Amino acid sequence: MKQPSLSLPARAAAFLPFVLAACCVASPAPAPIILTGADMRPATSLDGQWASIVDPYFNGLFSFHHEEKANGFFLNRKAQPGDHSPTEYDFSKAPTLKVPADWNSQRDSLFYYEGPIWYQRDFTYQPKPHTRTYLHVGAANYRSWFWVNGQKVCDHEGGFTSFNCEVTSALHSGANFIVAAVDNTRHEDNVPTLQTDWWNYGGLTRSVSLIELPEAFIDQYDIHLSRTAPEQVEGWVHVEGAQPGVKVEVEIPELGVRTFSTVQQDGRAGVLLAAPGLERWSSDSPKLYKVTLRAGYDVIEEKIGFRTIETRGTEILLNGKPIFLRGIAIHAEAPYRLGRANTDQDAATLLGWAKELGCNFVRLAHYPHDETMLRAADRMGLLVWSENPVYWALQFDNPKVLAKARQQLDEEIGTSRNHPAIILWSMANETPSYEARTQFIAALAAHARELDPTRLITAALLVRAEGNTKIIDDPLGKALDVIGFNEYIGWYEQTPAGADTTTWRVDYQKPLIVSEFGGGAKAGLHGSPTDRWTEEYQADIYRHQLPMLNRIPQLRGMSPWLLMDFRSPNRPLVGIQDGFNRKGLISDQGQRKQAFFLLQKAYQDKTVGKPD
Ligand code: GCB
Repeated sequence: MKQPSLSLPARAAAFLPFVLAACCVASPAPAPIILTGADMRPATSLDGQWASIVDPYFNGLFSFHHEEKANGFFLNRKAQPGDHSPTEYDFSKAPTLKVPADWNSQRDSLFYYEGPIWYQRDFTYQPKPHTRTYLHVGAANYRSWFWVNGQKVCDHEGGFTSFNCEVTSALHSGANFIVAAVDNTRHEDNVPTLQTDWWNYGGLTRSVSLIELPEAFIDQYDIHLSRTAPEQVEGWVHVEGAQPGVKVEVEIPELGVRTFSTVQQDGRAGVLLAAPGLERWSSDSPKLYKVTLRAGYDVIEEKIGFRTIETRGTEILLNGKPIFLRGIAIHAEAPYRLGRANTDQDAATLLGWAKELGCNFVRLAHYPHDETMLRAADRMGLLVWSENPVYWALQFDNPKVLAKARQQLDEEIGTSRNHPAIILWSMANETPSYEARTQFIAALAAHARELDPTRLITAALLVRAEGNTKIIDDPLGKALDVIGFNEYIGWYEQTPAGADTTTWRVDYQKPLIVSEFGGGAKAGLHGSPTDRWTEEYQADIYRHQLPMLNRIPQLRGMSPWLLMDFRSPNRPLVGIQDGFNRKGLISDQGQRKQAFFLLQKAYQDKTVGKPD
């Protein structure tokens, strides 16, 4: 930093006009809210090209003594003749970045970038009376701050969930501008933390829009089939800003049924609706009903499927019948074009491949995927494992980290709770087993159960070995309904044939899902099954795994690792990995590898798992 030529008070005085202009920056902006079914609301899209300024030292927000500035880049200033101090940025001259998209895939210089970037765009707006306007952000990785016309409207932490900031009082009639700062710096006390095995894609990675709502509006709702009373739909609707007594109506027009109730002190109205003749949602017949919710001046039209999911002993029951989950794990990585997946086309391609493989189940790893994936899974009848990004070794003894994980879980469940496709909320992946971690994840599991008692709670655990016996006895299993476990026999340990002599001891009488197994292969690389990185080697892993897994009596599903190759900075092997984790059954350019066909046959012939 250059030495200041003015004394500190003089510098402050020089900035005074801007300090006054930014009257509202210092007061904390209200916390963002969760909206269920935000994608079903009419919205004004703010997607497109945004001006961008790369700001590695976050000079646009912090002063030279690291205090939050009153005249940061969020003011979107233009230099004026006679200014007493320079304006050292200008969004109107800055290069643009596309929204929604990660920045890494848009500009070579940002490929490895981790830090803050500023976004700005203009828009016109006509405020309407008795209307509250919310800025809806599909996802911003990892921390983000938003200002409308220089007024701070919110900030948010967590890179994979949507959030909504009220902007009503900040909007003008006519020309408006919005500024966002997004920072994808990894920190030890973040969720996820420093180490992951995926690319830290930064930016406004999912759509941004403005949603108009009445003064009192439906923010969250949960409409599902009763587990105990057949053909009965139940749940609740929460109305933000409503007085107790406000009438709420829920209607399923196709069935000719509707119900009325009233908002109680806690802002919720209960829903109980007899739905004779209701056709259940299932993998074979993913029936979705239009459901209309009304409260005061607000109305929202949803598409909901009705099914039950529960366990009985070591069985998983979908609509009361035992099911085997023939699955595959999927990262939110865009096929063909790479980068963060976020379009209907990405979802259609990825889930279309899963269907082609013969799946009825997908593990959407390792963080909540976007609404387009979930809507597509609803339509295609793919059951979903949805995952909180509690990955590897978080600071499990830090209560602030627990609060962050809990907030992300609130947002994940709050936004996605009406998707019939989601049957499992996964709390964590491959976490080290010790007391603080077990308590941390058990607390999350209890919280998830409280938020949503209608689905099953799981986590992907590590296993330990005694000789040839693999043992699943992680104490975290007590807190779960379904035990997920990852193992890499034939890749990180032993040879593929090691699976032939492996036996399993499972200390829980609960359903089991092998949430990961597999190995890497470069598409098109051929050789003997003993040559690592060939398609033959990868296929051989699957060839030995499937009979072994069939010998585990309580195995109720699998999601091998994984559908498509994905970018990971941990994979530098030149000529083979080149920055990609190659455990995909399909390459990032859509080439099916041998193991794809092997698993496809096993799924089609139902030679793996119990037939359902
Ligand atoms: C794992 C992780 C997954 C990795 C995978 C691998 O156990 O859960 O995120 O990508 O192994 O390829 O090593």
